[in-house]
Amino acid sequence: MNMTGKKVITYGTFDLFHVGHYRLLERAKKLGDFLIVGITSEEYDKARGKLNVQQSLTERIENVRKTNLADLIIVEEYEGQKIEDIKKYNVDIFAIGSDWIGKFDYLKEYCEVVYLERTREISSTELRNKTFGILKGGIVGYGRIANRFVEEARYVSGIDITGVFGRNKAKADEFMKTYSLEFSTTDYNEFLDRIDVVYIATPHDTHYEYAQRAMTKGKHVLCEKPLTLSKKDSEELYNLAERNNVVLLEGIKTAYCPGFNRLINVAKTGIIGSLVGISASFTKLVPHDAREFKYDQFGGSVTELASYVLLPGIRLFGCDYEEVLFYPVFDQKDNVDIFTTIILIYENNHVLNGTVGIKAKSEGSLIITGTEGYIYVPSPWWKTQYFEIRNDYGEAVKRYALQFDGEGLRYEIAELVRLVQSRNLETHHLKKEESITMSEIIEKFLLQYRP
Ligand code: C2G
Repeated sequence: MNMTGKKVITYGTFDLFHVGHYRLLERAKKLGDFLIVGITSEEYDKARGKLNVQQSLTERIENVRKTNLADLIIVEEYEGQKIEDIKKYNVDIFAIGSDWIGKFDYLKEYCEVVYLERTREISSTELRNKTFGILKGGIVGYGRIANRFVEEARYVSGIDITGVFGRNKAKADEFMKTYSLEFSTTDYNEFLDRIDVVYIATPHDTHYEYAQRAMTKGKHVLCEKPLTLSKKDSEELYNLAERNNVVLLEGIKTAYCPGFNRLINVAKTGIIGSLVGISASFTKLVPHDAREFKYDQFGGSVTELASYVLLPGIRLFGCDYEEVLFYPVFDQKDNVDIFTTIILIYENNHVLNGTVGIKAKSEGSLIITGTEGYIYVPSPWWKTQYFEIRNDYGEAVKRYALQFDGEGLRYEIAELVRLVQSRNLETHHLKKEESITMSEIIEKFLLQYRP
């Protein structure tokens, strides 16, 4: 092999090879005389938290080989390998798509780093067949969580975030530019016509309308929690999803992450005997200018955080609770609850005791009490990475460590893509009745304390 001249290296998964990948390789090649392409191994993708990769390493290598653009193909197997490769092959330029801007600046110590503008329009018709097409995702809203969403979606194969909708044109444009999206618009119908799946990240009371309009047009929906603020609205949305054959997911990230699902399954095995009580807390100190304190946008700790603490109760004790009691502490100035204790009572006095807070801080742990021991999940239990089974003396008798990557939104995104691709409309991670029960509980709170 003649490895003379300027050497360029690039890396990627290259799953479901598309025009964006091709153009990236083409431009990388033009930067020099010799192009090395590193293709991520299955193990490495797992380790860096990339989800839902559909083709095997062999197929993905074949995707790149067929382009005839790579002079050398290597496999990327571990964190830190890039530095090693650059030194080993005497690489002059490291090139990667602009969705990674800044992330690889650490390589500047070893070679030149070039971020190439990513391709905004990836839909090449022959690649978009029904079973394997790359879904076009659109975001409704451009706030904090929407930013995290785009970043997390990069780690899910099979979806490409292409557009953003928002009422403020300047802000939507700005969001589009930051993430090199294909388009931004203030026209919701136009937005829906250009995408396959919608992520709704706007204030709580707007969820219903955005989700309803999207599903009416046959679009799949991932909606931030709480799905809606009433039982009836949530029921209507799930019925509409069923009628229109689309996926509707409530985005409670904990529900989809591997650690939490393992925790629920372990608890159900009887390892701590029969379950008698659950105590879960999620509190944070939210800056005062945030949406969470706005009365007219249904701010408050219950609407904001109850979904998390109710989740272990509903997953373990079910949807048939007997009573729910709330003990809210109100902030007189803003008229929103800043700290609330929620007591969910089931048959035989099995109780979930949940505390939520947006201007009060407590330990964020989860404890599941059984007749033969307990499960302890340290803070932040809602990003479940670790839990242990403890005995009568509080000693850990068994420990579990599970992966939780990034902000954790990638797990719900991966579940959405999986459901759409498999034409399976309901997730087992958060069933329709479970999601509706949460809306019902939040509605009871609002009726009692926000008449
Ligand atoms: N790409 C692009 N345009 C798109 C999609 C992807 O230019 N519409 C680029 C990416 O920026 C990347 C390359 O194509 O440079 C491969 O993309 P992926 O297969 O998604 O791989 P990725 O997860 O970005 O891996 O070590 C791996 C690297 O960190 C990148």
